Amino acid sequence: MSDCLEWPFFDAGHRNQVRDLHAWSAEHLLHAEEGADVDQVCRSLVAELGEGGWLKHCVAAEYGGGRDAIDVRSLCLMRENLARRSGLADFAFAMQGLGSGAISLGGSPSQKKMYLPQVASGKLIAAFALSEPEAGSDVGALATTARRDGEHYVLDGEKTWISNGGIADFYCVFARTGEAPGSRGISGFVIDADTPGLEIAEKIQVIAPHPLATLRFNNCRIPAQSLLGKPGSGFKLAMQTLDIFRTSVAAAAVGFARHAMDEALARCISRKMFGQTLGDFQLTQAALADMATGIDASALLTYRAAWTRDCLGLAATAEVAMAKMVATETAQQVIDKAVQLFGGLGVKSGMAVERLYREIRALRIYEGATEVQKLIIGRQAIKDFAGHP
Ligand code: COS
Repeated sequence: MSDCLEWPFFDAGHRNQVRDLHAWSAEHLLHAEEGADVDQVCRSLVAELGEGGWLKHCVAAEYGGGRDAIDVRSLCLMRENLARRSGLADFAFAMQGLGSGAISLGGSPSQKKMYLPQVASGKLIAAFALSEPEAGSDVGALATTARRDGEHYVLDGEKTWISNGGIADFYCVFARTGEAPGSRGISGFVIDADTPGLEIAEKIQVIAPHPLATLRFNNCRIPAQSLLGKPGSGFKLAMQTLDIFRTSVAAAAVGFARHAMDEALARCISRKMFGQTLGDFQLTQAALADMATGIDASALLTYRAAWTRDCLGLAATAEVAMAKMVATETAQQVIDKAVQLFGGLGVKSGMAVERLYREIRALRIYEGATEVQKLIIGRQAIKDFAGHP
């Protein structure tokens, strides 16, 4: 089957990036992850990715990045190839981008100068703090408040499911500033982790462990210059950030699915049963056909969305939603089939497919659950039809 890198979405820079990443990963991403202290592992991974020059893909050239603007195809190629090898390496990379994306998109020149070069070098760890206990999919209903008080804002409330919570050096936080009801009354802020009044209320344990926490803001006073963009523009800033990083979630799902496919193929040619190999059975070939086709379809949607943004300059919100929905749902099915091909070994702790089975699940939920992506795609279809009767 053809090499995806030959697809017309990519240029020579992308092909070199992937070749160099393979060489670097083979040398640096060897350590076992299970059972280790994930906070420590992720801190080290950010430092290593920074030293290796890989985090430059998270920011624009002016701040130490590789291209003039954040290149979504580069982000996606990083995530696909890191995820294929190591879920935590992918996580550490992705969060540097997601956690600083609102600064890249909405920050002032001095905010960008202060944070982005250190994100790119791995000296500062970033996090994105949007979700709340009562506002996940309906993010316009968030309740954390930021009250203006002279030259400061004072924040009160809780943010939860915050990846890198507890290890981040700063958080891009979205809070209600009240310019208007609902989504028009939310603003974004960049807040250093050591600010008095900001504490880690809970570290959250999940089926595929990574740094994750609930943050509590209690009379947390920050300088007014911490505001990102204009007051009341925070909801759109958060959505614009997600328009970039949801595509990269799709790419990570493709990487996980490719890993499962690699494992399944190795199993199919080596496992003997009924006088032949597992791969000789037509039922196995049918499963492999579904897996291979699903992976290619996911990759096509993912890089179509990335290319649309990079080369046509469009937000491509609906294309991004299609990529995220299809790639994450397909990866879940691909990994499930791989587990099935392994039989009992597929659910044994320590097996790669068992870990992938746990790792993929959250991708169908975070950065907009599949149901949210369906809302976005359906609404856009209606809008397009109404615009072109
Ligand atoms: N880019 C720029 N602006 C956007 C936008 C985008 N991608 N999506 C929406 N907006 C704008 C709309 O144009 C609208 O602007 P006006 O007020 O000027 O008309 C405003 O934002 C509100 O949009 P909308 O009415 O579509 O908002 P809803 O409250 O209906 O929410 C969904 C829409 C459900 C799509 C949104 O809340 C969402 O994405 N939820 C999931 C959140 C999420 O991903 N959480 C995970 C956090 S990270 S783990």
